[in-house]
Amino acid sequence: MDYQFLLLAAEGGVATVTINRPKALNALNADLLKELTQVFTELVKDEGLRAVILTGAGGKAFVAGADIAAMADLNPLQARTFGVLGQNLMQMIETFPRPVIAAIEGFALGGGCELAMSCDIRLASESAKFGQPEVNLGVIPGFAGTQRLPRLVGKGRAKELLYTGDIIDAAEALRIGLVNKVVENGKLLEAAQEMARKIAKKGPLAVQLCKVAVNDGLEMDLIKGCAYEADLFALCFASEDQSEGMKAFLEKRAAQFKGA
Ligand code: DAK
Repeated sequence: MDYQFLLLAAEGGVATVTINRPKALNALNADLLKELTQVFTELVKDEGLRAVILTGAGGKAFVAGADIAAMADLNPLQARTFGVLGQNLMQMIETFPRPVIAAIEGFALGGGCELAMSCDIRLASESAKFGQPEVNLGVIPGFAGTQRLPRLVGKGRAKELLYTGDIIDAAEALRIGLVNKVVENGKLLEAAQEMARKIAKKGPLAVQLCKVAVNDGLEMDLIKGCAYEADLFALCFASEDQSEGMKAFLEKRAAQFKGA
């Protein structure tokens, strides 16, 4: 499949999706959102896939936001369609059966910050900058920023970022829990690949069920979440991976997981 705005590479069960529209700082227009939806639709069919890295080309931006030029003249119904396109993509990433790691260099603003927040883990280079500056444009975030940001960093900090449109650096993003780790400039992809390879060696089904348990469990109260976890834990015992993982430990050897 050929993409106009994406680069796709795969090695050792790790796919790297690079948003490649550097002249517009990788801003998300409808075609780009559709291509991202398409690439994740294709990737889900790859049985050997263990993790995905999502990054931006050009060094200056992960994604500088939704495409302002493309949004400027939308009527309300078109704006809703555009918003839902982005929201559906981000839900798809959030519930994608494999972990998705955002590798963020440069600007992750507006829709770019929202895209990063839909990923499981965020690694940032020292140069990364984050913000939800939509209020500068007279709109609110449209790709679930008002929903995912408070869930990640808490209500007060989210409101401050949303109301002021302030742009924060990687160190501040780390301090408030918006990113998992800050990596020296130039070492970002290496760090993302190292993490993806580490995850790729684990039981794929177990990793997938951890994702399901965290995502769905956070929408439940603790008692229901624990009961849900118990069911998912039991489900692991229907897998060859459980039997292999425990046998390998007892035989003091590395497990050979199949994802089944
Ligand atoms: N959209 C379109 N083009 C963009 C862009 C963007 N978000 N960001 C940058 N560009 C383009 C610039 O226009 C410029 O293009 P040319 O003039 O060269 O043709 C090129 O990228 C390089 O940018 P600059 O020349 O501005 O580069 P600087 O280093 O001077 O500045 C910057 C970098 C990131 C500080 C600046 O570009 C900037 O402020 N960009 C906009 C950041 C921003 O406001 N992002 C949030 C966008 S709003 C909704 C759905 C979604 C959303 C809202 C509602 N519904 C439908 C309900 C989401 C909204 C957003 O994401």
